[in-house]
Amino acid sequence: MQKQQTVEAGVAMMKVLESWGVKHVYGYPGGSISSTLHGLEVEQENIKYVQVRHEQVGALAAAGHAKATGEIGVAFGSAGPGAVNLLNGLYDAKEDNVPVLAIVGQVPRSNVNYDYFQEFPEVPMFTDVADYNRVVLTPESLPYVIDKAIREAYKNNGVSVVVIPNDIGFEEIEDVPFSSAQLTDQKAAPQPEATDEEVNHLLDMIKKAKRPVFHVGSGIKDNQDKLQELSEKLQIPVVITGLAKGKVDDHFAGNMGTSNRAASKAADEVFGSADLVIALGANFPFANLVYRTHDFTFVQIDNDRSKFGRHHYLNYSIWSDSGKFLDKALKLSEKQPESPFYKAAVEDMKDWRAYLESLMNKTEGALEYEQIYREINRIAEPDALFSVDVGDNIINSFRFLDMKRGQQMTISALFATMGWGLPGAMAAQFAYPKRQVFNIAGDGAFSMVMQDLLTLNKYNLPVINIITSNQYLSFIKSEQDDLTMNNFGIDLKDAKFKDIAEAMGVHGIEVNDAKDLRAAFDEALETSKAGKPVLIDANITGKRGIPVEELQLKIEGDHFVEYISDGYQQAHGKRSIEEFFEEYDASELKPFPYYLEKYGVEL
Ligand SMILES: Cc1ncc(C[n+]2csc(CCOP(=O)(O)OP(=O)(O)O)c2C)c(N)n1
Ligand SMILES: [Mg+2]
Repeated sequence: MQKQQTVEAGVAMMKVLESWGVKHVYGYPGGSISSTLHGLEVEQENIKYVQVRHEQVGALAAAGHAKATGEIGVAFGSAGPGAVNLLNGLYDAKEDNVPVLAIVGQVPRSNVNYDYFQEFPEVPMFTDVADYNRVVLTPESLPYVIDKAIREAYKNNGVSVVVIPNDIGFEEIEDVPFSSAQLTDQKAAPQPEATDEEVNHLLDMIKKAKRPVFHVGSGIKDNQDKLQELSEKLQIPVVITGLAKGKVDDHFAGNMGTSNRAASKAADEVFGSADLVIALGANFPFANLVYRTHDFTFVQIDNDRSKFGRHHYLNYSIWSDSGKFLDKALKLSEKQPESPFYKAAVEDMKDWRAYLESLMNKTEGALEYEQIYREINRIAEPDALFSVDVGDNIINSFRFLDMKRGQQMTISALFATMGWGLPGAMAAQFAYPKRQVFNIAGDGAFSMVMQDLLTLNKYNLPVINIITSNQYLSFIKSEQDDLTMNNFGIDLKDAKFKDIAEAMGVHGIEVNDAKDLRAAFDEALETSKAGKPVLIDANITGKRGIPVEELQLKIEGDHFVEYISDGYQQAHGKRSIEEFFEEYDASELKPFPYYLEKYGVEL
């Protein structure tokens, strides 16, 4: 075949995306982005256009793709409203540090700066969200700018925006190689490494500490075995951030789970009593709260030096990749004898797990959220991916999802936008057609994006959608309950999500009683296995989970005392720890000082 001499710039752009391994482009048409759609049409054998029903969903799906795979996600929208609708998903990507490219339409060059229909200067709007943010001015530069934008997104772990006046994509340009993608891009970037001196210094600090705690974030990557070994060797319990859920084994006895509000009781208590906190690859948005409750020595280990001091005044820092640090710490440390503090922490967590287990095991009566997680755990396959929406499901998935190695979870962590669940699941299912994918969302969050059930239907994506319908913005209700105000503006009109799903061509199942739950999940599993999307509308009670963040510790004389926060008591009346536990069906739980005393932990 004779070599083509020219190519349309919009087609050349697609070839650049292909060369970087992009398989899916999420977006929504508009008159100002037609040349991009034309490029997608021409290249449809090599790159798939996914037509979403709202640009926000496309941008969130691009972020979801990046979170699930580590590869760049791509979304597009047309000039004006289409561009504005992208913002939510782009901010999500920015805040959680994942590479996303947004292609944004613009009116043709001949109309730019005439206040033409839907024309506005798009660059200023994207200035904050994007690290790389350019308008293409010539057809010849379009493939180059796209290539550069991809490189920048990977380099910055962030957002690149390329605005393209529509006429540019239709112009013929010389068909020369455009992409800079190389095999060399696929190898890991060099990482900083802790020195012997630094690690020895830290080991000394640990020796002097009585109650050391690791605070581990997603920077742990796939080094959980090393972390676990070090935690046991040095007898240091591990508290994790939300993004590390699933990256540190839920079954590891020294894993206390997440802290603050979306937390396990043990994590908050262990953190609250620590005299040395060692943050490892953690980027914790609640530091201003959780790190301010009492004095402790703080050490931070990170591969990004700009993160140092982010949480707390820094007593010591080690600029290092987590794996390299852990290797060295394992090599240079000596096995420590069983520590009373570690034992107390492990036992506290064991009690908490038993409590969660007892809540999940109810099989009769009105449906409660815990049983839903029991069923998810039951049917989840070893490589399942959970896309969890914002709201009570964040708290509950951290607590109740029993994540195995090989399973994955994606959330909107720092930006925490409602509407994450469905786009996150959609992108995961496109990226991994053979894996089982869940969307777990509240009734409020789901209804922000539910039109895109149509997209699951259109592309036969067998996502299992689980909607926890409590007819409230429950997450916010709990916040209002803890203030001296009435509930206002947070009730949701009941929606028949089963019927809504059916009307969008997605098999819907409604459950109201605990006894029907198992059958509903079996049916959902069967539908998904048959290659079709399915939705369970689980009508749950408005029961609140125990707000463990209200448990506070203080030192009185020579021992710790646990009490309920002043704020909670102001809003709900005076109560003892025992009364608080009873309120949440948790009478079997013990305050942490019970274990600290049992094992003789020194102050
Ligand atoms: C786009 C957006 N708007 C508002 C919020 C604030 N917010 C956080 S959680 C939440 C309530 C979620 O309600 P629902 O989805 O019904 O879940 P529930 O907590 O009831 O389980 C709200 C309004 C947000 N995070 N994102
Ligand atoms: Mg709700």
